Amino acid sequence: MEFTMRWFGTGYDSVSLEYIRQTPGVTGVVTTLYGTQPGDVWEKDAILAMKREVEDAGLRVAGIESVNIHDAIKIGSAERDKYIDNYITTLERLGEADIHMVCYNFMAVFDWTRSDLAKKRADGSTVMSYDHAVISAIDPNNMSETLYSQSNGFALAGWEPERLAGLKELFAMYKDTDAEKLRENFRYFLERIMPVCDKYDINMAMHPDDPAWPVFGLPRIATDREKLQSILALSDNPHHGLTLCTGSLGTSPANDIPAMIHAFKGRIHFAHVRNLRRAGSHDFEESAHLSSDGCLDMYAIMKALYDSGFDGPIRPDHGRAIWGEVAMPGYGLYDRALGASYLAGLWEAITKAAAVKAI
Ligand code: DNO
Repeated sequence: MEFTMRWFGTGYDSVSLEYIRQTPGVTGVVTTLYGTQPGDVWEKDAILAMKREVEDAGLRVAGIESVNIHDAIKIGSAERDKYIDNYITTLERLGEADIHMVCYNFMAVFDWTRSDLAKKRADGSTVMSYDHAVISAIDPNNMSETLYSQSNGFALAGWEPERLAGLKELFAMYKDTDAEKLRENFRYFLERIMPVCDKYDINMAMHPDDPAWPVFGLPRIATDREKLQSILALSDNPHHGLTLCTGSLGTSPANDIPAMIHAFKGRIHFAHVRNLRRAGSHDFEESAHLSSDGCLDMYAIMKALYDSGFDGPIRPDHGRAIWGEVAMPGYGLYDRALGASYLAGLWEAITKAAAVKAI
């Protein structure tokens, strides 16, 4: 288990590597090459320069979040092999740079979805939130604009303006892709990339759908235990695994996250641990990491990770905007640092209690 933070790179992130390093217990970052588009081959020099910058700051690149998948791969169009070849070249170059974990998602059109990026709470902080009635009333063509008007001027991960400029075409492309087809295209992708993952020992950590239900009528294949089980069954290769994202899975009260952690033992390659408050069956707002601030039992989640032998990178996830910080929504330093310390505290207590019990 390695405590990490997500870092968006110089020029993209308001948080410096120096500040991340000063966060107790955090020894690594997960990052990406912002400025690249899904489908691009990552330049060797750019990978090495990013790695050097992180290491010069006294940290480690614990993995990539994300190498995004081109839509041609998700819909299985004629161009998919070209883009899978590009993806493989990027994986080879990451492997050669001694980077061994890649987070990605197989969501249709949109990465995470929220209706509000700065909802004010009673404590004066702001959080990202999701109101299903609001989302259902939005024309998806205006989604990108709605989010960018609240982004504090920062790029939003997974919401590449270049890609979303052609949103009408994107929706048209996905018209014939139902959940079954999406899963089948996923199988094809895995079959092609697993040999390179074997060669370079790269763990692929598929991120679940956020939120855990369909949005804008698009297919969803990673929302609950059963669906994730069938995704894992697409390839028995242990390099094919999951990002356990408690905030995404936790949007659905039906998801018993500690039980899922045990069920997916050995196949969880990365953990995003955060909390949220659900309101009704399809509405929620994010919260501070503490169990008492949201509806997830963070102790039970950390204990399940410990008991199942999880040993990959873990990171605090979205935080509130607090203490006047202006940052990318969800990714300020302050509340994530509080989250990291809290999670590290739980981990220490769990580890020590287990040692006492073992005597
Ligand atoms: C949102 C993140 C996602 C995640 C991708 C993985 O804050 O959790 O954007 O990084 O879905 O590819």
